[in-house]
Amino acid sequence: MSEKKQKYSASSIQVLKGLEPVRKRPGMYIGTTDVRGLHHLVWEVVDNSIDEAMAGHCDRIMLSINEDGSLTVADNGRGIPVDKHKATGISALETVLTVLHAGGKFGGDASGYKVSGGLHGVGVSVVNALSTKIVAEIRREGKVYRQEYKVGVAQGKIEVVGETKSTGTSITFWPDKSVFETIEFDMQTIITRCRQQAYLTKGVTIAIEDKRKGRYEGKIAGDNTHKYAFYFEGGVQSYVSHLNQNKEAIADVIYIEKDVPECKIEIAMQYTHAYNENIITFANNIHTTEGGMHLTGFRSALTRSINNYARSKGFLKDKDDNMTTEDVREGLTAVISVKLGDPQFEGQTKSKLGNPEVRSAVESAFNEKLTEYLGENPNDAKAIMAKGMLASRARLASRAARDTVLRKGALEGMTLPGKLADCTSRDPAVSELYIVEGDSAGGSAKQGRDRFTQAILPLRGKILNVEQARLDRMLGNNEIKALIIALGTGIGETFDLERIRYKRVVIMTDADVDGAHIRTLLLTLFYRYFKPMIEAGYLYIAQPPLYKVSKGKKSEYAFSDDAKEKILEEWGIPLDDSSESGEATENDTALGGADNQGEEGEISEMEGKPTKKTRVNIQRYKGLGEMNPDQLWETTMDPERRSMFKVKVEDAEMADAIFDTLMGSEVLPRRKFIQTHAKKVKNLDI
Ligand code: 0RA
Repeated sequence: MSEKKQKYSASSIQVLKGLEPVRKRPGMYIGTTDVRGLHHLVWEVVDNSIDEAMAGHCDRIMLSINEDGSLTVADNGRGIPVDKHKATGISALETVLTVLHAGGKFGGDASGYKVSGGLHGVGVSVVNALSTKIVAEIRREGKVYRQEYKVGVAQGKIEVVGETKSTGTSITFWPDKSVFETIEFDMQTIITRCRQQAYLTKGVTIAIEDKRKGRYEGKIAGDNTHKYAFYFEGGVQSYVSHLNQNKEAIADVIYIEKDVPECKIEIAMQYTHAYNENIITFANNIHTTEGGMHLTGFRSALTRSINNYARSKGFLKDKDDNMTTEDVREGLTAVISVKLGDPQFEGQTKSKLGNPEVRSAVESAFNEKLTEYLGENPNDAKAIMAKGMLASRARLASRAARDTVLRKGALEGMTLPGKLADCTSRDPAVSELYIVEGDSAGGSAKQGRDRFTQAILPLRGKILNVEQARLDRMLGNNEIKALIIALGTGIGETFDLERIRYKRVVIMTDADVDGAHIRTLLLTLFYRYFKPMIEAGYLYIAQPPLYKVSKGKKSEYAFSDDAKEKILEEWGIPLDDSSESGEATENDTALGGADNQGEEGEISEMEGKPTKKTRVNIQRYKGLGEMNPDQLWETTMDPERRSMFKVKVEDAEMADAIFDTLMGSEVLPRRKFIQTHAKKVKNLDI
C-alpha cells in the first residue's frame, strides 16, 4: 500500500469515527427518523444557503427534488472554499461535510459568517452521515469543483470539472433508506417551509421544483403545479399580509426593522376583525413555537402602548381599568423575527427563546414604534382602541356565561355523555377515543371496534353551524361539551393533561368537503384549547381508504389515488381501461356479459378461455357510512393494519388559517377556498 493511500484511509477512518454517533443515534441529531427527520436533512442544507443569503452574499436558492429521489440545494453565494487550510490540511468544504458542528462555527472570524441557525445548526456533516451519497459542486474563482462522498467519506479529492463565471454552492444528497422510515420528500412540506424562510429573508428568491415523474399527471386542475418560486420584498410585512389575506383588516400593517446591539429586530403586525390571535415568532429564522423572550417583550410593549394611548386620548376614563393582554390580543396577527449571535433555545422542544436581553430590546424598540405609529395615524389608532375596548367589555359581560363552561368544576360534576360508547379499559395508555362524524358511521365504528380499548363518540354534523361565531361560544354546544367531558382533562384554567382518559384521540371524518370542514374545526378546537395534548402526541387523524379495488376474488384497499393506480398497475390493468364505479357496490366479481354496462374496466384473460373477461371494480368510498363494521375495522381501526396521521403543532398554523377561511365572516374567500382546495383538504395530512 502506498503511503498516500494509507494516509487517505486513515483519515477516512477518522471521519467515520467522527460521524459514527450520528449513524448510531440519528435521533439525537435530527430528532426523529420518520418523515420529519428526513426533511430535517433538507432544512440543514437549505439553512446553510440561507445563512449565506443573510450575510448578504446570495440572493437565489434553488431546491430540486430530482427524478431519482435525491435532493439538490443550489445557491449563488460565494461558494464554500475548496483550498486546503494551511494548519489542518483539509479544505473548508471537507470540514463542513465531515466534521460535526463545523457548519455554524465555521469562520466565526473573517468569513463574515455571523448569524446562523443555532437550533438546526448540527451541520451538513449530519446530512452526509445519513446519506448514501453526496455530490458537492462549488463554483468559485472561475472554476467548477466537484467532490463526491459516500456515507460520510470522501471518494477522492476535489476535482476541477469545468470553468464558470459564476459562484455558488450546490449540494445533492441521497438519504439513506436504511436510516429513514421513508425517503420520499414531500413537496407540500418543503413548499411551506421555503415560503416561510423566504418571508424571513427578504429579497431572496427560493425556487422549488419537483422533477419526479408521474406525480402531477392526471390530477385535478390546479393541482398539477410542481414549480414554485418565493420572493418577498416586504419580508415579514408580506408574511402578515399573507396570513390576513382572507380577513378584514381594521388598520394598516405596522412594520418595524431595527438593529440594536443585542439583536436585529423585525416585526410586522396588523389588526383584523377576527377574534383570534395569530402571532408567529422566530429567532434566527427558526420558528420558536414555544415563544420566549421576544414574544414576552412584544406583548408588554403592545399592552403598555395601547393603554397609554387610550388614557392620553380619553378612550379610557379614570374609572376604567386598563385593557388586559387578552383584550389587545383579539384579531391581532403578528410576525416577530429576531436575529442574534448566541441564541439560547429552551423549553420542552427547544423552541423557546431564552435570552433575557432580547425581551427588553424588543420591548423598548416596539413600544417606541407603536407609540409613534398611533400618534401619527389617529384613524387606525381609533379603530384599534375600539377593538380592544370592545373585547374588554365582551370579556366582562361574557365572563359569567363562559364561566359556566370553563369555570372550575363546571364540567366535573357532569357524567359521561350518553352518546359515548366507552371502552372497558380504564388505562389511558391503551385507551383510544374515536371522534366519528355522523351517527351512522358512529354505529359502524361501535360495532367494528375493539371494545376493550376503543371508545366511540359520534358527533353530529350540526356543530358545523358555527360560522361567524367565536370558538368560545362553541364550548356551550352540547356536542363539544360531550367531547370535553369524555376527554376528562377539563378546559381553560382547570385543564390538566394528567387527567386525560385516552392517550390516543382519533378524528375520523368522511373524505369529502363536510368531513374536511368538521376536521378543521376539531383541529382548531384542539389547537386553541388542548394544545398540550397535541404537543404530547395524543391527537391523530384516521386515514380511511378512498377505494376498494376488486377483481375476481381478490380485492385491495387504496388510501390514495396513487395507491389505487399502483394496484391497477400491479394487476396489469391499463390505467384508462379502468373506471370508477360512482356508487358503492358490493360486487366483488362481475363476469363479462351482455347485461354488464361498460362502466367498469375490462381486461381479457388469455389463458384457456379467451372470451372470458374479468371485471375490475373500483369502489370509491365517499363516506365512512358506506363501509360496514368489518371493513371499517380492518382498514381504519385495527391497530395492526391501520395507518394514522399524528397531528403536529406546526400544522396548527395551517388549520388555524383554514379555520378562519372556513368560518370567517367573509363568504367569498370561503367559497373560493372550498372550491379550489376541496381535494387538498380531503387529503389534508395533518
Ligand atoms: C464560509 C466561508 C465562505 C463561504 C461559505 C462558508 C459558504 C457556505 C455555504 C453553505 C451553503 N452555501 C454556502 N455558501 C458559502 C466563503 C468565504 C470567502 O469566499 O471569503
